[in-house]
Amino acid sequence: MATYAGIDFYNTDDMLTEEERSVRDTVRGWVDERVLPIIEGHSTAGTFPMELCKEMGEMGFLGANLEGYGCPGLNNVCYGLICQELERGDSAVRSFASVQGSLVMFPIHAYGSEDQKNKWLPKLAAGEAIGCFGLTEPDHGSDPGGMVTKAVDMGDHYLLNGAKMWITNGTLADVAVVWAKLDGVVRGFLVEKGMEGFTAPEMMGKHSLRASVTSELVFDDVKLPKGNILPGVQGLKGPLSCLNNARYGISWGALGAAMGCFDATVNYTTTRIQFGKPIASFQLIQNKLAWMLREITKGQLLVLRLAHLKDEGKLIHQQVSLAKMNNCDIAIQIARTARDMHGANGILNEYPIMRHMANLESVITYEGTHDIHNLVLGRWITGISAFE
Ligand code: TGC
Ligand code: FAD
Repeated sequence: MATYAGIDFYNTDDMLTEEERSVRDTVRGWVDERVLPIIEGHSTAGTFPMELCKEMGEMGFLGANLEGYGCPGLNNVCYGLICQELERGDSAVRSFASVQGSLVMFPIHAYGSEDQKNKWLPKLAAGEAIGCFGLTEPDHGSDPGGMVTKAVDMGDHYLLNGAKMWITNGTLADVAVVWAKLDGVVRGFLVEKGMEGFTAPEMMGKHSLRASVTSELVFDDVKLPKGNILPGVQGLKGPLSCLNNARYGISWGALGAAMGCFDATVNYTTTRIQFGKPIASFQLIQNKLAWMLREITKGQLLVLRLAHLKDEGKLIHQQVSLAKMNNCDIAIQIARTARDMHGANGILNEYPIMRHMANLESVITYEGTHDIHNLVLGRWITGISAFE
């Protein structure tokens, strides 16, 4: 049973089906029971709670919105609610599920051969195999089209050379979906753990998303069988279409972090006494709480509408950009304000605030920075690309 009641100021629960509410409550209870008691320890140690991988698979959190091949086949409202609840636990846990489901299972499901789907999807859905997504390079982050990682057709195999950086789950992964240029065109390849010339050292020293494993991927003359190319897509729209899915999940997830911060702040300010009364009785504090509620409520309406558009097949990627940038922005502002409202206690790991605040610095940066999404919208409004 979940101990967290959620925030539902505009009765959005009434807009959810019984199944959607039930999925949300199941994840919520699981996060209370399995994530919150251990996550501060992992965040401090800089480790990912590996014991949760198979559990997440068993619970249907991995590739939740995909059909067949052992995938749960839930709708996008359910997928969003899963992300929201996981991220109330920690962005690292939601990141794990996002990468596995939207960035690894989705491209295999959408663009893979039958052999690739049968080999990987059931194991990835069950959490028995782990995947990662290699797009970003040391010199190509916001501009992935400039990538220099390259595959060469050698007749009976491809030869892969290059490096990726900032790759979530990289060191843990059994399979990496790697984007590289073949004859100058971006293609997706499945690189498997243990292949000669492939290494995935963990990147150390992060102050953010500490409970997530982030890695480099290094390809030094990796011989890839011909069957390891994703046959169904060519060009930058391949990786960008995966990002669409993951950004959708992040729009919900960031709200979860914001909701966690809001809940902690209501509890704290109604019990913390200064000047002889709870600090929640001061107008400046109430103003901030009202602002948090306002932004969370607007964010909830945004993602619910987005979910319905996605389920109806009407979603355009610019709508996802707007939701990702808005909800990450309000979440990080809420976390920073919550930190202030906790006073000195706000820096302690006894409260979830500073962990969420630091995590959100990654969340607002990855999957397209705030300003990249601004420019995506600018291009949609004006028809003029700021990238060219
Ligand atoms: P551009 O000319 O705009 O697009 C090239 C082709 O792609 C199509 N397209 C999209 N398709 C689907 N979804 C989208 N969101 C799409 N955006 C564009 C576009 O129509 C075109 O198709 P076609 O058929 O004409 O070829 O490309 P550009 O080079 O101008 O770049 C645009 C820009 C800057 C928006 C894009 O490069 C971008 O999004 N940059 C941000 C990079 C990024 O988000 N990287 C994320 C790496 S993965 C990650 O961070 C995982 S974190 C995971 C975790 O831990 O949770
Ligand atoms: P840059 O592109 O160098 O940007 C630096 C600054 O310049 C930003 O403020 C940006 O907004 C601004 N800027 C860039 N271009 C423009 C422009 N045209 N106009 C105005 N401003 C601009 N990548 C993966 O492929 N897979 C992963 O699993 C993954 N996981 C990640 C996990 C973590 C914890 C982090 C932090 C990152 C991860 N990333 C991953 C990488 C992430 O997607 C990139 O960091 C992100 O896309 C930004 O690229 P960059 O860091 O190179 O910043």
